Amino acid sequence: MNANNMFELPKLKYSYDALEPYIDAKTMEIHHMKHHQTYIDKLNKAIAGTEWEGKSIEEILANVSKLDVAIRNNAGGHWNHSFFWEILSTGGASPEGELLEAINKSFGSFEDFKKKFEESALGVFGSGWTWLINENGELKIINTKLQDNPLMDDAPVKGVPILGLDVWEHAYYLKYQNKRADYITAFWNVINWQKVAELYGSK
Ligand code: MN3
Repeated sequence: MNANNMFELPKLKYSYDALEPYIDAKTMEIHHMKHHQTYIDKLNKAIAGTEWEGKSIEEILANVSKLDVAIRNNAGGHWNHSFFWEILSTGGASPEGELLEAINKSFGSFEDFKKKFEESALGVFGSGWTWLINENGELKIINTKLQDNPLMDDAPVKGVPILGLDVWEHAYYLKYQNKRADYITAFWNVINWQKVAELYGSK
């Protein structure tokens, strides 16, 4: 947020083509510059002149059940995408240490976790997100619809998101068309596991 109390598009820590060939440069550019920017513009417009202008995005999410649906959708859109850019990277790594132990404890193994996450993401009907959340030390996989997330005050399952996948068609359609399963499988190659570990609290 800048001095004018407006939310702003966060800069990516990598270039649009950094996640090739798993997520293509054109998709990244449009997703970041157009889709994410639009959520921000609409959010700024929706809160302008209200008591929510100048409040943090987390504060807005924690009160979203009382707010206009335009604030809900666009505040969710802004938070979710800001989060998504952070947990992506050129990847190549896999979880280790305390995070891996927590995954093994909650899901049996990393392979079992991946399978469950993929099934969950495939099961999102229409537009939404799949999350790995930390709910008081227990890791859970949940789906949310549209731009909802587990930080919203009326979320059916609340927790701290440590990994998330955007399964709106705009996130993959240019490269994968209707083949959401291929996009989900490709996701494993571009995860910033260090960031996920940090969000879990083990780094
Ligand atoms: Mn998106």
